[in-house]
Amino acid sequence: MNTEIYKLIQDQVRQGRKMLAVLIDPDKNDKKSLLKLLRHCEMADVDFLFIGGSLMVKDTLDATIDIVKSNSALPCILFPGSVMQISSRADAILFLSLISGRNPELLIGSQVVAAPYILEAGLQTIATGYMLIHCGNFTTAHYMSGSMPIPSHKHDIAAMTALAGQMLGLQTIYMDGGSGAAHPIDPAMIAAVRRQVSIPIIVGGGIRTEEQAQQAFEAGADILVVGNALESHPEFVLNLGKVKKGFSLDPIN
Ligand code: 1GP
Repeated sequence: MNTEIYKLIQDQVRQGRKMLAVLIDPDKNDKKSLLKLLRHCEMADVDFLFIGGSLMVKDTLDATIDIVKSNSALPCILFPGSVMQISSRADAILFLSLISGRNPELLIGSQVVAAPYILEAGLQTIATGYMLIHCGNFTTAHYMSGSMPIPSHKHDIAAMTALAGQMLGLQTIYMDGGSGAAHPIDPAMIAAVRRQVSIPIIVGGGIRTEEQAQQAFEAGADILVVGNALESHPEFVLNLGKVKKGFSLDPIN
């Protein structure tokens, strides 16, 4: 199995570098806004483009990836809201298991259905323990998953869920407040998860300021995901790029 992108993530983590992923929801981007966003992503030294949505109502996934691939060299990673969101045009897929929930379909059912299509598409897979966290509002991700998110103050539940995920052999943990979360995940919860697991931690949902990004990185996030805040202000990604850069280890020291 081709694991190039996951190895790249591991290398970055080993070198003490933080990473930035921009979430592209095909439903929300016309070609003009997408091209503008891509230009800003290149300038901001974004590492990955995540593509997907909790609910997609337009058939524009392939067309969106085609635009991305013809205008950017950034790795395109599917972040699927359902088995409908598999495309051979992407480079990799976050092979998600919703370990915060108790909905068997999203723990293993959809994965069984998706596996042959992913194999056929030749996508790299990144086995991801996906944890939905309640962050002040009820998001589309919460509703569509048919699962209960982890309460925002229950850091021990988050930490033990992540630990179990690591023990099961998952390659990364994605802590998500859901797109458009009222506030980001409490940095203390990220830190609690960081203390329990050594695999890379992805954090997203509700990040709208540099301070929030800084705090999430400081708490132990390896990859930050931002989507909503860039829909109206794509230039904000430049500020996030600077926050990320501030964490790169100085090779001289
Ligand atoms: C959602 O983590 C992503 O799954 C990004 O969230 O759109 O709120 O930035 P936002």
